[in-house]
Amino acid sequence: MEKKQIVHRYELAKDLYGEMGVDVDLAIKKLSQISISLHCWQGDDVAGFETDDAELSGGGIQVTGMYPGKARNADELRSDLEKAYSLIPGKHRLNLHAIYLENNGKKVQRNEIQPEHFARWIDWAKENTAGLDFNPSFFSHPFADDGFTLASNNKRRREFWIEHGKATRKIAAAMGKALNSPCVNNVWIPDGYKDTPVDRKKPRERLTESLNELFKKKYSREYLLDSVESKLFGIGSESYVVGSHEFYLGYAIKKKKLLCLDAGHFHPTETIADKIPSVLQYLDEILLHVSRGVRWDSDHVVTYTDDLLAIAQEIVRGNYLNRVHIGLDFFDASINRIAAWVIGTRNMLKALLSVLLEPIKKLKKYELEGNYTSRLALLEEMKTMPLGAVWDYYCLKQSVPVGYSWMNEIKKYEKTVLSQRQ
Ligand code: RNT
Ligand code: ZN
Repeated sequence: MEKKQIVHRYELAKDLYGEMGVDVDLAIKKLSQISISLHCWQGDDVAGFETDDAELSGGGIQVTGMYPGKARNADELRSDLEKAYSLIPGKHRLNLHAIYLENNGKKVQRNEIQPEHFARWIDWAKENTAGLDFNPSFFSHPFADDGFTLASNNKRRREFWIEHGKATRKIAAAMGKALNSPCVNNVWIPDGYKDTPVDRKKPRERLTESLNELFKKKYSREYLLDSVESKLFGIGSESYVVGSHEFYLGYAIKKKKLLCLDAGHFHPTETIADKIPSVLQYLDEILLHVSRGVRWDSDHVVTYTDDLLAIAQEIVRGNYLNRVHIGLDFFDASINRIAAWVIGTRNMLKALLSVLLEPIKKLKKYELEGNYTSRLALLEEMKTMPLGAVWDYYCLKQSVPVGYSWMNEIKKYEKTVLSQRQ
């Protein structure tokens, strides 16, 4: 499509939305202010750079696929991320895991990691991102080989993981300070049992104690936001997960932490959208791991589904954009990994745009009046409004490829860069 056509289609769309009472330019402006946190681990199948041959193990999560060209070191991952960011409109964040440290090939124990091991990421992030987020890594480690970390009944292991958690908070705070934007540090642990336990209480008591110790040191919320992520089950923890939803909801409320809602961490037909305006009655801020489970917590690339729209609706309609940190969490190794980032992030943004383009005042008025017929009729009409024309114009304005043409860039990069990585 030519530039002229894109602008022309946009003008027509603007008129149509205008007739519905929607301010399209305002919607676009709001969208440009939203930063999504891209998860680094889509780029290398959650392997990290602790050793040359690092790979994901344990933790009840799995990556499947052998698509060639995955990033083998931090420089390659940064280069891949730059490519991804260049195809996504707006300025976005990067979400790093502790295993993505850099120490000139020398091994550092997880309880000894320091801000300096992320110095290159921080420098790079200043140029290329809207900020950094962070995560302790409680998996792919000999001390997690029995499926327990912070809730372990082995004191030495528990202490090791508490120290790891403390080290990540120090690093996250340094990131937040350096980038002048609070860094969300999200604690997720895999702890749980494959088969039915007889004591569901003790591990949770140990987890509470461990968390209290891990979070003891105070940091300014200007730099660091602590978050906790619940889960229903994992591979090898099908019957019992210590850090359940109720556990962390209670903990987050009591200790004023952020709660992380991962779209794949609930019963397969349960969705997270309606949880957003519920938990935000009691929590200041939350983190989302927007993901797509297929039959289970499979971490598929986020597509433009009703589930995704429902999440976007709750964030935008509730006016929660400043209280919801939007992160992504999927890892597919069966397709081009950079395309996976681009598809998922563009979908998240497109879903947000679709809600920013709602005649929300009118819809809310109908609802209050009990005029449910008009509410339903208008909602259904909105579904076929020319969202694509506005989206394309937004991409044009943000100097990123319009429509499917971004795939040309992926193909070029695959040919010139990814195919050289053998
Ligand atoms: C696992 C959690 C967790 C991880 C990342 C790698 O089920 O969703 O967020 O995916 O930390
Ligand atoms: Zn997650």
